[in-house]
Amino acid sequence: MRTSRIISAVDSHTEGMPTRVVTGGLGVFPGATMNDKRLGFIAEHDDLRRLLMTEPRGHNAMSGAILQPPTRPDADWGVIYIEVSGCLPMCGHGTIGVATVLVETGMVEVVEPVTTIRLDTPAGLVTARVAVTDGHADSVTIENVPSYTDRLDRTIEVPGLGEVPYSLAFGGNFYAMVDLDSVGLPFDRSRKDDILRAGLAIMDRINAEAPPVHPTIDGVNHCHHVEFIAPGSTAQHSRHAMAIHPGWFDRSPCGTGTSARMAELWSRGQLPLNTDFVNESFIGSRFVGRLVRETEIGGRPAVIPTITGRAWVTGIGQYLLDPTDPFPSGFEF
Ligand code: PYC
Repeated sequence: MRTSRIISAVDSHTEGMPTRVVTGGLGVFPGATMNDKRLGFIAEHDDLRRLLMTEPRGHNAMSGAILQPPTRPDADWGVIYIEVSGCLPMCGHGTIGVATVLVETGMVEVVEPVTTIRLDTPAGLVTARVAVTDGHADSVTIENVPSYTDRLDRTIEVPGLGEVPYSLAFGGNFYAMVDLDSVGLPFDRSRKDDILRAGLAIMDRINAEAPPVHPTIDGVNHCHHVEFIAPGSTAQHSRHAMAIHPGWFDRSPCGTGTSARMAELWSRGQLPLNTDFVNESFIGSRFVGRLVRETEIGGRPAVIPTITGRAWVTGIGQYLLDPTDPFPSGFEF
């Protein structure tokens, strides 16, 4: 066997969505903060992201996280998120996957019934509280970064769809929230191609006409997610289809999307603090969210969300790269 790389990873899924947690083989990336590391990684090492996320080692809805030493003294581990779309500043399902893997592999000191892990993410410090029984991670509650509403009740003209009403909020990434009814589509997986096409068209127009810009995190300046809210959703229990650039759906209920949605509902006065919000994914899996306190970010009113979900380890692997492999950074199909 010939290989120019040996990359160790523990694969997991969070409520249906994969997280390939890279535990070794890539070294430590330079950068004074985790966001500096993320930006440097995007500029210098995108081939590694593509190698691990795209075919033939991944697929078109693949997601992962690279463990790093933290850049701040109050964190246990650092994380660079990778997926087919690029490198997110924060990923909720990915963080639940990382915390589960850290506990189940013994890469943190495991304390029962709750193991607390502080993660240095590009979007800020995220605390994961893992409920542990007999060494097994039963569920994870993450306390996310400040989440806020960027705009409420706007419309945008989208070719093929007309005037689309939307709101936009940040929960670790930017999310446009659109009622599925308003684009004339049913909440039905047999119509997923149409829903995806509509989502991509909406994010295209938002990014062309009025891209959102995060007030404090460098390089967070676009909307690559459209959360299509299913009919019948309420401020306590919502179902959605999460369309993501460049063309896939989150299989999990999307932790950062759930945070953005809760921030939007809070701005409308519909979701008070310390109240459960159940969010269901397109495949019917669930996260339970809560807003735990008010804060501000860049002078804007914001809230701190928690998200609770479960993850399962699905494999342990070593990913190799033969020097004669004709696809040294994978390919998209
Ligand atoms: O869970 O935050 C999330 C997420 C973002 C993209 C896919 N999942």
